[in-house]
Amino acid sequence: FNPPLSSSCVQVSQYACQRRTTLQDTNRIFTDAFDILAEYFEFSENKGRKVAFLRASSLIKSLPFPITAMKEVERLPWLGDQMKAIIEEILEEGKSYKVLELMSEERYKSFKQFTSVFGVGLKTSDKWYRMGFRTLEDIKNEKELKLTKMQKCGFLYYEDITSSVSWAEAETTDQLIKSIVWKFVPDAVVTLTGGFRRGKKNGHDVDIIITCPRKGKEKNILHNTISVLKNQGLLLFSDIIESTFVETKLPSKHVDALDHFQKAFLILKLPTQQTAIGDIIDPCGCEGRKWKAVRLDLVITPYEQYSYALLGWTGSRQFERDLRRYTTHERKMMLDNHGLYDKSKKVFLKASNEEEIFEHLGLDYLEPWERNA
Ligand code: TTP
Ligand code: MN
Ligand code: MN
Ligand code: MN
Repeated sequence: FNPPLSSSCVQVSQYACQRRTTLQDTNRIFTDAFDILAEYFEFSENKGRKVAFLRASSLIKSLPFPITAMKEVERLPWLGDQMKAIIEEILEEGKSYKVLELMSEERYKSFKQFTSVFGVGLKTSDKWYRMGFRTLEDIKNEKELKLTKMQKCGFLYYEDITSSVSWAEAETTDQLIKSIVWKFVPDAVVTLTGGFRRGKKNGHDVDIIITCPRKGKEKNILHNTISVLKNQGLLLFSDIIESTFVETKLPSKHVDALDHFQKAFLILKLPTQQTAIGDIIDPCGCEGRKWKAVRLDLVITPYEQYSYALLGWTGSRQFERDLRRYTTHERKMMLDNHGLYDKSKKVFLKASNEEEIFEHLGLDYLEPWERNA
């Protein structure tokens, strides 16, 4: 018996690592709504519902067809009654009044503003909200309020940092870092990762991962690179985190926890491109200025962990969550940015590229641009 090939019969895996999710999202009207709801529940500290909406959104992003009728989503995993009600509302009305109502709640609006500042997360937002602050203006007017150095920079470069980083700016940053790193370590491997590696045309930051095939030669790269940036007047902010990696530790399940690599969260003073006649191209509205503040994450990894680090830092976050969930529940293994541990054989599995990690896990290989879950 061959069932007819219609959208309602398509088998869709419950795991993003078994779906090919490109940037071509033909259902943005639905996934935008679900992403907002995930954020709404993140702000209300309801982790369960946040994850539920992220999974639903991610699943819809992988559909190759635009949703036009309820029967097309009937049998899909992760779509509960509440999600189906929202899809139905959008199909009928072109928008969801339920979502608009939640978006207009005071707590959501305040948290949306607060968390848009570099260095401000849920903890600080909650504190400010409970102190009675509602807008960023409220915060700026409160001169007594203690801000971290990171948050001060977040306010100082707010416009630049919240305007997205273009592909060209990511490319410029990548070239700049390569030219500096290769002066110290000519055989260092420097890779643009994160959203740009997945093919995104813009992002909220630039992510770069660095390693060296000669053991231990990666260790001084971070400090040396940051010194050069500083001396060239290109560094506006740096938060350096030293490695906390311990060989004997088993992989951690938590995707949202920081990994143990040496890394730095930076703000660069990135020179903006000039044309032949010397006019300043002004992509960010920074009129009359020859630079733009750009967020950069630099990660240093030992060579033998590089493939795992690259897989972890390429994202998307939801892809990484599902990859770990799949590893734990379907393979009885443990995966993080440092390695893969086989619990039955009690060994760490080596991998010299991402393809080998997918092989260890018994998964078909997904290219970075198919990981936009
Ligand atoms: P992000 O830079 O936050 O996200 P992105 O590049 O996918 O999208 P954009 O910047 O355009 O908003 O994170 C990139 C990946 O890095 C993500 O999959 C999570 C991962 N990551 C870690 O694995 N460990 C860490 O410590 C951090 C900060 C991120
Ligand atoms: Mn990024
Ligand atoms: Mn991000
Ligand atoms: Mn990042």
